[in-house]
Amino acid sequence: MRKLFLFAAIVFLGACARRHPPVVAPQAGPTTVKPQARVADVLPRPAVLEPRDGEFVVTPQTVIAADRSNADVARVADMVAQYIKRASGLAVKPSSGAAASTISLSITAGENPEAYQITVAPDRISVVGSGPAGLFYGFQTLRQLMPVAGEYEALLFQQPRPFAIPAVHIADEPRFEWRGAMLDVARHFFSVDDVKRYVDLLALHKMNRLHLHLADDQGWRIEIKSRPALTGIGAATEVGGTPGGYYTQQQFADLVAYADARFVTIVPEIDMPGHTNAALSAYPELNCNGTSPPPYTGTEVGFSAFCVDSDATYAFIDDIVREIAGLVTGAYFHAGGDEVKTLTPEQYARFVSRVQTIVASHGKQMVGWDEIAAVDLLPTTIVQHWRPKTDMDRLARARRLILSPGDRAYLDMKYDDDTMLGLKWAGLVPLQQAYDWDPLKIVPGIAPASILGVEAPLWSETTANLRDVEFMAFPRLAAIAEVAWSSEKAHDWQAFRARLGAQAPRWTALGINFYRDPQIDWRPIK
Ligand code: TNX
Repeated sequence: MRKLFLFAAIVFLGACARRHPPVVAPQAGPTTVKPQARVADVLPRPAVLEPRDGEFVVTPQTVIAADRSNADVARVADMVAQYIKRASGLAVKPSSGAAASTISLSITAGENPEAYQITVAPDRISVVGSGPAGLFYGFQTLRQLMPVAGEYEALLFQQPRPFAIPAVHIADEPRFEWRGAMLDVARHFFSVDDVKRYVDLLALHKMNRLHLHLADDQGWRIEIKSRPALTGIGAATEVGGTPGGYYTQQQFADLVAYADARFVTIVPEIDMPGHTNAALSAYPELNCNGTSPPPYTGTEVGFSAFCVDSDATYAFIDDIVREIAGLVTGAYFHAGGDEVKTLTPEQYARFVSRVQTIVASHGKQMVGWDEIAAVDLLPTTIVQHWRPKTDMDRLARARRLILSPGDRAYLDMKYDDDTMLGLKWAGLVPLQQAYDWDPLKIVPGIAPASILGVEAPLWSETTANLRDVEFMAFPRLAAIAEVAWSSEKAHDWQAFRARLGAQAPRWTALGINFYRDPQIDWRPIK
């Protein structure tokens, strides 16, 4: 009888095991992956970071406690679960209450919606955002405390492996509201997928603006339904004469939504009145002599300009701004305004005044390169500083300023004389130079409250594909991200060097083609 019972029990258990495949290594034990991350390596450096004793082990029993009725919380909860799955093969479950091993994600409205706090204790991780963006940034930090295997999409686990996250308390918020990058998709065109990847890499670094330079002499890159020739002849080529390309409005709207989901605001730029050969080649009426020039595939600047005294030009600009304003969710429209060599200062000033009114009439705030500081600007207009040697007294009067000094923040400047890609009109920009500056000290006398933040432009005269872009952007983009996010107190070149070297395994896992700067001791991937 007892034997029969035992036999039945074994058969029953066997059947259960077939229905529920046995979980391998359910406990934290010798197979647990030890923390690979050191809490001190989080980049950009958090405002407060206190290492604590012990660690949290993610096991098959771990649950994610998150209010799934809040879409922002649910989205981050899914990201955390997906990351853990990739990092370890473990499928952590959602839960309404707490368990013995809980990752809790929540939003508690606070003063700065980009702020967040993380506490990692042996039985519980809690990530609290002061708004949806803050919770998302909390995840970007937590991600850096988990195994880099989570960055691979295709990694297959033969058996799930618990892993440990070091105990720590972090309280963090950004120094500046504008933490941007710019990509020039006009000189060389980049696909929607390329731009989405750039968005992903920005989000990892808690950057929140992607300014797209959508038109220049060499190409027009966005569909305008009322002006179809722009993406006919205007988009056909790029620098060097290779085929160009453009985004349809649907693709662009999709890109905007993708970026929004990662708290990156797309800032569209149509550069004018100069840098306009592509538009001039498509529409003869924009030229004062009524004749279109041929498409241009060289890299000279300053030769083209709209006919600024003609009403046809403003009717054209109104169409462009209206259609693009309808596609973006952000508050900004960048109208360029740089390097016009063929107009008088009076013509230029009249043009900028009129364009900023058009931009405002479509509900957007105008951004312009620092040449526009010579003009009487609306209080909402934003000036983007780029020329290292410019009229600083004029800039000091700007009510809203973004800092992109060419000799610090330009990602298309060469690292050193041997860099194969890039330009050097603003000099060489070695990594330390991109890191070691204070945005509040660039323009003497400006009110600190006028400074919105920092942006790192990457002009694409010499970068023909995303591999080239990544080589010029990394590691300097990480330096700019820290300048924009971390407090002045946290700024320390030696500490940054160490933190940066620790990113190599993650960047390798992500497949980033980064420049192995010899000043950095890059940690090997294991
Ligand atoms: C200057 S920066 C330009 C661009 C070039 C860039 C190359 C700015 C507002 N204008 O047209 O692509 O230098 O670094």
